[in-house]
Amino acid sequence: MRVYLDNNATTIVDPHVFEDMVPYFCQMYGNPNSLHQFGSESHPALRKAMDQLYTGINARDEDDIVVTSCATESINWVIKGIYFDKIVNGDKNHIIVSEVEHPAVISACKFLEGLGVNVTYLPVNSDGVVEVHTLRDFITDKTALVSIMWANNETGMIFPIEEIGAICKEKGVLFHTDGVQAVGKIPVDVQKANVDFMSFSAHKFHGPKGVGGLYIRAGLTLSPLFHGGEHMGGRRSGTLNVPGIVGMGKAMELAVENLDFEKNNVMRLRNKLEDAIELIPETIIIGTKEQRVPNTILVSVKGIEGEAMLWDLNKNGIAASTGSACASEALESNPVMEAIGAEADLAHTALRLSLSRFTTEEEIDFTIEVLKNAVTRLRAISSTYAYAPEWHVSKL
Ligand code: C6P
Repeated sequence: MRVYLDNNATTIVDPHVFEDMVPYFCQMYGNPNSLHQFGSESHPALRKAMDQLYTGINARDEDDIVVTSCATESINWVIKGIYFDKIVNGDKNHIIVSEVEHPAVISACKFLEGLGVNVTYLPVNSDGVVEVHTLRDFITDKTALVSIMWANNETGMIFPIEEIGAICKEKGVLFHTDGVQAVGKIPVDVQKANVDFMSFSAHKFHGPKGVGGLYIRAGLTLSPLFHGGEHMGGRRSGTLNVPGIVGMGKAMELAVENLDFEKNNVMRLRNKLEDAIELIPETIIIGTKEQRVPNTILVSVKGIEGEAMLWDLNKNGIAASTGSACASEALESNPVMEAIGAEADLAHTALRLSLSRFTTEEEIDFTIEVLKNAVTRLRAISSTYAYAPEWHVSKL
């Protein structure tokens, strides 16, 4: 049996999404900016896709959703665009992010630090979530942007986005949220959350890879990252990825239709797996079930390096991860576990299991059996298990 439990890294393309994309590869392949019929015949599908995106996140007609190549691009665009608009050409010099943001946010901020920008990395509590009052304390009249994720990709913990949005609005500071792990898993309403910018990526909600988006509240300027033609109203140049946009629109529509399924069925299977893991001695799951997106578990299995566990699971056909896919080749300890205060050897024992609406009960039952056996076997041959430290975080 092959079981895919790495859905926070990427998801299977929903067959209905794929079906809608197919005609735009070999039949209606014209450049939508061309004036001939080959160009214009994709326009209705593009309009429909944009409507699906607007509806999916509750954007208003006057707001903008700009299609990009992925969330990494959207994130870099916001952070560097704000740098040009508010720091180079303005009087601000400060950005606030949480210390558990995705590397796309952290690396872009480190880059700006090299250019003289002050960046505050907000600490998180032992559940891996920022406490809202800390944000209030750090905002100054020099703050250009607050960027805090909607849900964390490793723990699945949901951040208090509405409260953060309200504080940013009250203080007159722009607010970007990385919505990558929230879209398609929980309701995402950019109006309710007072979001100014939101990044998302289609392949995290059963759409294709290579296409994402940036929501921009009406009236906000943002210097482009890509200069060129007048695509996307001049905000993001480059020939439109028609099949990708059509696929992302359909994927968004289906994701919203399936939110109840996520909340009930995906969560039920996730909880079944989680309950079984909790019965294995000396395992710690990060963050409360109630405050997590329905599909994610991040667990520390005492005495077992995450990579050893992955290898064992993989041998049995099960795909999981030790955390972010983009950091998994580095064999470093899990940075979110470190941020919540776990000692280094504990942060090496992270295992992330992430389900989707395509995960079946049979797959979860199989995973439970394999996981239990793997823990027994790996602990029996581990030279460090007997001496491994108890779970302890310094920030409780
Ligand atoms: N996280 C993970 O395994 P891209 O690669 O550009 O489509 O998405 C980047 C990204 C941004 N923000 C968050 C919260 C994310 O989870 C990701 C992608 C994957 O956790 C791959 S590193």
